[in-house]
Amino acid sequence: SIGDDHEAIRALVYSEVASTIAIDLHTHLLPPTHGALCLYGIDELLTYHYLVAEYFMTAPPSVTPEKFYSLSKQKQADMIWKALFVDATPISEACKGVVTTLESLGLKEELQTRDLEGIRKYFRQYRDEGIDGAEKYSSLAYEKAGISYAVMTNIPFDPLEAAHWKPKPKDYSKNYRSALRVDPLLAGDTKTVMNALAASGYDKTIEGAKQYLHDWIDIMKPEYMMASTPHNFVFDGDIEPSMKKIKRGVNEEAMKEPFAFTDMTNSNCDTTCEATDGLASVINENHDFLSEVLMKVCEERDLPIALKIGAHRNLNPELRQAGDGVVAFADASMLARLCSTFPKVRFLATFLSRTNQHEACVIANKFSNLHIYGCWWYCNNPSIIEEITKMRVEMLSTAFTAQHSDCRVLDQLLYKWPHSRAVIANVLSKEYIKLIESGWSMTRADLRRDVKNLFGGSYEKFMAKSFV
Ligand code: REL
Ligand code: ZN
Repeated sequence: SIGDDHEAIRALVYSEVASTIAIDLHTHLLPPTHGALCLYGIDELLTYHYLVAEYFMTAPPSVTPEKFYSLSKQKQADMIWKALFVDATPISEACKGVVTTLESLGLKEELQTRDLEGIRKYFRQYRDEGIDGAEKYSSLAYEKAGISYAVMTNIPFDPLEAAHWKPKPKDYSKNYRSALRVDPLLAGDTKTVMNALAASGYDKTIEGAKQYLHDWIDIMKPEYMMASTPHNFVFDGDIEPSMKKIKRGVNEEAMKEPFAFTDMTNSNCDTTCEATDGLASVINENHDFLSEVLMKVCEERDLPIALKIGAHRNLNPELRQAGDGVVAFADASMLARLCSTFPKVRFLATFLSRTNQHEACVIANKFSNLHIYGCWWYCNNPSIIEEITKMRVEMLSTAFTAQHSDCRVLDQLLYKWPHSRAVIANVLSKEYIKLIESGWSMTRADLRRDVKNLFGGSYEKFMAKSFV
């Protein structure tokens, strides 16, 4: 069994965490067979929306976002490199990420001399080989990051992406698995849903929408359905079943009064509607896609849904993707209501706001159809990963997934994972030291099992459960 020497315990935990093969359960990576949609290389790394936002904090006012976005990707990357890496020290987490990545690829000298062209040259060896080069680079990235597979974000509503699945999906590497992203259904975005149905020849009815999802499930074979909830998303569940009223979807009032959720049963919500069986009814603004379509299909196919809660899109619309932000405080009790209203559906959830993390743990502790995962986006910083992971271990033991990368660019696997592993190892070693000091004995195999659970094992067990 493991001895009580603190340094030896730390070293063991670090080594187990560094070497465990993880599952990355949410990314925006797409396989090399998706051609230009598979992003990798230095220009993609430098124009990651985190860095674009950072760049604009100090960019000269003459460089408007519009001007910036009209330039080629390479030119944009040049500007970001100069501003954040040459004229400043890359000390932010997003900047450090680029440094870690390049270091891990062996580009030490280029880093020392700030040689952007030299770095570009390195990537050209892969680029010049087209898809084969991308496949080689992809395998290298997964291997170096110690990731067995990453779950993609596959959006049928996006024609550019849909084209890669229809008429026939291409065979893609086992490093990638699919997730079917359905944000318009949660956002009550009737227009997008109607357009998608019409464009592919489905009836514009609730049945048509369900069929649309069933067919995409057959095509993509997703691990789970997924969506991020809009900042003004509400779900009242079965609070007032006797009134047969359902208030769900998007509520504009929620923005003005973010803390007044419990009073909203009395508010005048646009999306308030009579409960309906929905079958064969023509879709209209009042339909509750979440209950009538999404939850029904999740039950019928026994597929979990992954929710990302608390993003406020277009906080600064000029910045486009870089202008998305965070809701100060999302209504986490909505998640509890979802779990109890749809007990047959499994929910994976993560919150964007630091303030929601404690409540999320409590809810996960109450509902076995809920699995909490990862430190998302603005929470994916070492200081915050540390506090969140510590709290989760204290409250949930190892029945959660410690991290996901949310990578958009393949190379980011090479920094997001090592950065997170180091923080998580630090948290864990302190917990094991306390436990061993209080008299518990454990073996290296126990430690290995725990670490595996936190890095994908608990996720796979959750995915293997069924309540249907
Ligand atoms: O999946 C999401 O909704 C988010 O993770 C993204 O919208 C976000 O832009 C992502 O790149 C953040 O890391
Ligand atoms: Zn994401």
